[in-house]
Amino acid sequence: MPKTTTNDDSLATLTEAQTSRRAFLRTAGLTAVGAGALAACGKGAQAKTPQNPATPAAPAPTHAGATGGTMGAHDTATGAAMNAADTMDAMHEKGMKAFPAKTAVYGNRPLEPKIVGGVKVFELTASEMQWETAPGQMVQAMAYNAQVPGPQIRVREGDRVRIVLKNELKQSTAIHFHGLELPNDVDGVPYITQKPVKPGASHTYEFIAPNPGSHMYHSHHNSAMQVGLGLLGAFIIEPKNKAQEPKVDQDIVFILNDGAHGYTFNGKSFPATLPIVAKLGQKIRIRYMNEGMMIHPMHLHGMHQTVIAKDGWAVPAPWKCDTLNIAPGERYDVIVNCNNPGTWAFHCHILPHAESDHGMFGMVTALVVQK
Ligand SMILES: [Cu+2]
Repeated sequence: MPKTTTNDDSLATLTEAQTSRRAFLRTAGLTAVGAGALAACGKGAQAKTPQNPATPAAPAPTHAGATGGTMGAHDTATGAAMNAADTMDAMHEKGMKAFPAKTAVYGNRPLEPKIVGGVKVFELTASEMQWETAPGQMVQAMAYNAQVPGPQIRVREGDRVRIVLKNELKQSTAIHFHGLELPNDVDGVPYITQKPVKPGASHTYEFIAPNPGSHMYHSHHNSAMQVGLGLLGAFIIEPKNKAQEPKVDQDIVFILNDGAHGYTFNGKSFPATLPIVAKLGQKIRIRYMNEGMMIHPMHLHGMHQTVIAKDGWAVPAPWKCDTLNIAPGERYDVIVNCNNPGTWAFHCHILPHAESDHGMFGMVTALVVQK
């Protein structure tokens, strides 16, 4: 039975994977990376968020130039270069040491349905809120059940599912179930299949969970704004026939977004993104979902990814890669065999989505393989 992970530190009940992630945070068990990057992890180090960086702090003390008097012109030039390099390096180090930086609330938390007459009922309330993408970086958000991404919905193929949407926004909305092959009237597109759900109103969608796989739900009304601000989530349909499923130790939803909140993984920007923590020899499944408006090539260091499904459909022949391009609307399921110990960078390879002269930001996390 795969364990569900949610990148959620705040749940009372933690899955095994979350427990190990917590242990990771607590013990800063990153000796594999030595005294440098990440070593201060979990010790309360706080970074100014590198995203949209403000004016850097005062320059760090320098090796050269402070002694005065004895240096020639060449030494002075070298000293200035060292000063600039040290200042830049200090910013990079600060961001890295803050990882994984704690934020108050995490999204993508599993939503338990109410069972009403054999129907799995999920309630989703859309409202406006402030969301913390990185420590101290508050952004205006639209969220389902006050979390970005919205709660993770998991059902089984053939389940009868009822989604009750309550709109507490100041604008109309609607939910589209992206990837699900549903009857037309529950497709969730205003003026094609339904009227918009007005502020203060509710709308109910009911259907039998169709084609299994990694799918999504999101607003389909004023969606560049509403999805960009957070009205999105994972909708996973597990197959009736579990024999088709790979046996894995962790099952991880990994949602990409690039709207008004900047470049995010599961609603957080580095250094507030959470690492994936695995034990050596574990097999993990990652379900990428791109809810953004740009392509993001996801690159894992140290180990390859084996692609097993595209948009919920098993691929005819799994293939291996280290960089996987994920376009808006696409989902890819990959397997990683965690056979290489260490802390491995794991990031979008469009480099301006991941790093600036102030250090790493946005679409960066790590896969930690513990011995
Ligand atoms: Cu990217």
